[in-house]
Amino acid sequence: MKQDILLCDLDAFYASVEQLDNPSLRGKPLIIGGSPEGRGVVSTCSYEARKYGVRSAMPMKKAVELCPAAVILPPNMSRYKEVSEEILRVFYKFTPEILQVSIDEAYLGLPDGKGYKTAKKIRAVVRKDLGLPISIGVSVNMLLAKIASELAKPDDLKTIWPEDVPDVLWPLPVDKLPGIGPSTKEKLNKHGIKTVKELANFPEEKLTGLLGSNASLLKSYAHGHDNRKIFFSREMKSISKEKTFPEDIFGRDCVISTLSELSEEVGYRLRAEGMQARTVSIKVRFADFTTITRDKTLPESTNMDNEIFKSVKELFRRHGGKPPWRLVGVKLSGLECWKQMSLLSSDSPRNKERKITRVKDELRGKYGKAVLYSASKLIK
Ligand code: TTP
Ligand code: MG
Repeated sequence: MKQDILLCDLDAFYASVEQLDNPSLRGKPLIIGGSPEGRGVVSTCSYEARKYGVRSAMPMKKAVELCPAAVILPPNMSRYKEVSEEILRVFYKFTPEILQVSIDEAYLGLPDGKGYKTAKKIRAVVRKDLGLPISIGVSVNMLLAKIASELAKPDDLKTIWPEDVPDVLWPLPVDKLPGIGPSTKEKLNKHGIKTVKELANFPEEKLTGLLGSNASLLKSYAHGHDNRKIFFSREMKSISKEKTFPEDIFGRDCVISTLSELSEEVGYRLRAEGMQARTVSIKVRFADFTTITRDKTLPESTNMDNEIFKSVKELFRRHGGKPPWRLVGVKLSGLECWKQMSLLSSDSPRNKERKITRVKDELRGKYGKAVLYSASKLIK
């Protein structure tokens, strides 16, 4: 079946999230990575820092030499994972066919002819709802979608249709193709093959002599062909939220109250997706960074805050260990579509709770989450 394929990739992902959370960092050179004093390397940097030659995987020491004015921050992985989930949720609004390939990158499958328009909408929603720049490549296969996304960077949209291959793909250096690393590139360059066009036109037998069994695959890539089948995952795998305490916490009640807030947060997101969950997990990190995760599979799926929190509390009582605590998190998995029951059909306690939850969600939708936390505390 013919399909359009999108490759969506956030720009300078970790740095963009930091700039989103701290507006004073916007427009400035920002480097995320290990300490320049030690042997730290750059995870990523803002495009403002890239102008100075800073790149991912470069020793931090060298990065600071290139761009002494840059602000340096350590990575905050739990925050990036959370944003990554939010991005995936946006994608799932547009298609059920998603293959996430890294924290900020996913292939999306769309009906033939719908790719470009959808990509435009996705970019607008990611920008408006999440405040993040994203580049998208659109084509008919993974290879061309990926290359299009690279050409789109930063913060744009680019298509490469099969008829564009001679104009767009062929002038590129050969190592733009997947499977051509530095040593293959060097071999090809030595034989006068510098561009994708030169590879496309190189006789296949000669190429096999050079590269062995890889030759025919690389040659088909050079023509823009790619037969890889994409194994899309058709569902959101999990919804999670965690919180690192500003300082290590000794009070059990304070942790329980945070877990209650986190349960409400993931419960709200779950309902907003029209989903319910079968498995509830907690994550607990102690002051010495030891981390545990424990989960509980429920007898029946739920999307009710009180039921989620009940399991979370039980897991924490049983496995939460001793203070001081540094971080706690709640995760819902085993997600399935919400089998909505009629709200009016019964006056069971569960149904009453459902009605309250619906009102809470409406309030939250209107006034934001602050009002809900205070409301939930009044109910308790
Ligand atoms: P990338 O998508 O490769 O890079 P990026 O999003 O920072 O920049 P762009 O896509 O605009 O070129 O990787 C996503 C994140 O993964 C990145 O923000 C940080 C992390 N990462 C590392 O920690 N080390 C690395 O070497 C790379 C390449 C990425
Ligand atoms: Mg990226």
